[in-house]
Amino acid sequence: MASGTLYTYPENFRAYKVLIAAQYSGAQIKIADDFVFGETNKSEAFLKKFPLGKVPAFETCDGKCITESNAIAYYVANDQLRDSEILPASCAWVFPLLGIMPYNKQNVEHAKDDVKKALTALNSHLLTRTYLVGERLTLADISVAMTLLHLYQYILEPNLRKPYQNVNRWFQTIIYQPESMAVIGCFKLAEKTLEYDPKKFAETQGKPSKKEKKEKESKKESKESKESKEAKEAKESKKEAVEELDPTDIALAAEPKTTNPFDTLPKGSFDLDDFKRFYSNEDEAKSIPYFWQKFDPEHYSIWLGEYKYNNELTKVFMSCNLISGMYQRLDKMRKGAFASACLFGTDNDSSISGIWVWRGQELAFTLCPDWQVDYESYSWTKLDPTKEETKELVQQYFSWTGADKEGRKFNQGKIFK
Ligand SMILES: N[C@@H](CCC(=O)N[C@@H](CS)C(=O)NCC(=O)O)C(=O)O
Repeated sequence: MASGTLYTYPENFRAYKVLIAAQYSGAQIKIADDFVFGETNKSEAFLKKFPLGKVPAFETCDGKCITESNAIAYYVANDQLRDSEILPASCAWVFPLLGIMPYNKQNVEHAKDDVKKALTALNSHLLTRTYLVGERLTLADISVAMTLLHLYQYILEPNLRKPYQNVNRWFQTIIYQPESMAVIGCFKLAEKTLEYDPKKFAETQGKPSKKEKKEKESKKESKESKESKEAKEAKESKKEAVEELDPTDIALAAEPKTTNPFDTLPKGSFDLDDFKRFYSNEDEAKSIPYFWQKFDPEHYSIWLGEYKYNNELTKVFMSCNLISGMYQRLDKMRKGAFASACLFGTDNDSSISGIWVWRGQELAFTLCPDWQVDYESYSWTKLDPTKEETKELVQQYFSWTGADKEGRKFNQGKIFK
């Protein structure tokens, strides 16, 4: 397993590729805590190891020096992630708005077109796929998602991202994985596109370089006060780097934000984990009566979720990916929910529906923004647990039998637990 030291400045999306890949592979990465961008990477010692003077840069425990974020990410990845990589859309739209590149209307308009083309292509690629390559998350997903991070963060407000529903769904799948959240925290999609502010660029440009600053300061200030100011700055930038980049700190800092919404609802008497264990280990002839014996209707509810776009379903395996993708995106919901979703029918003639049980009486997806990616593609009916029809539906979906309303026979089922 790879291990070593990563040199980077805080919030570097290129370094995120490396850090997220490492979350998956278990690679042991230490972030150089005394790194100061513009200084460390220009020092003689650094240039000796990394002649281009660019970051991220990675020094392995056995002394190999690697540059290029994609190469480092590949190096720290494991076999599952090393499938392929797709080069991303340009960030030329974002940087002028952040004030780190001059604003040139023509260039930005051009970049907008490029981004639209890239997103359109990506959107059709993802129409029938959960991930970019194959059926599991790979480095390609991490890499492309991180390159789109700023677009989703600063530019793609709801109207702008609306045409790219498949990309949106995929992007959210990637960024809400625990491994991604451990690095970037709880990501928020743009609510409003960042507006161009000419002052921002002037400020970043007007800021003297470290060398100019030194020269100016030596003229204006006494040596003593300059030294104390620099020491303070160095300390602060070091503090910032340590505070923002240590992966353990980031993971810990992300924790309070990930409090489970079900924790706010009373637990009741139904021990869902116990039922899940029973269901996994026992035959349905035992587990379904057990469910009814333990179910607490006051604190839990039962719902039928029916996919609204069955006529768009094609290959059975793709529809199954749709169900697994939804389950993955709802990872945190497992704590207070159980479901059995079934695919009925065959290729080009199928339907998806499922029986869901969760804590609380309301539609659970409304409790948390992370849970709202897929649920609107389903119609939700709350079932009365005292009714015979409900008992029949629970029996059918928990035991994976029967047919849908159109008579398509049960084909495959997936359990959310
Ligand atoms: N293709 C490289 C780009 C690295 C890069 O340009 N890094 C910038 C910071 S975002 C840098 O270190 N610039 C310092 C310099 O050019 O002197 C990668 O993906 O790692």
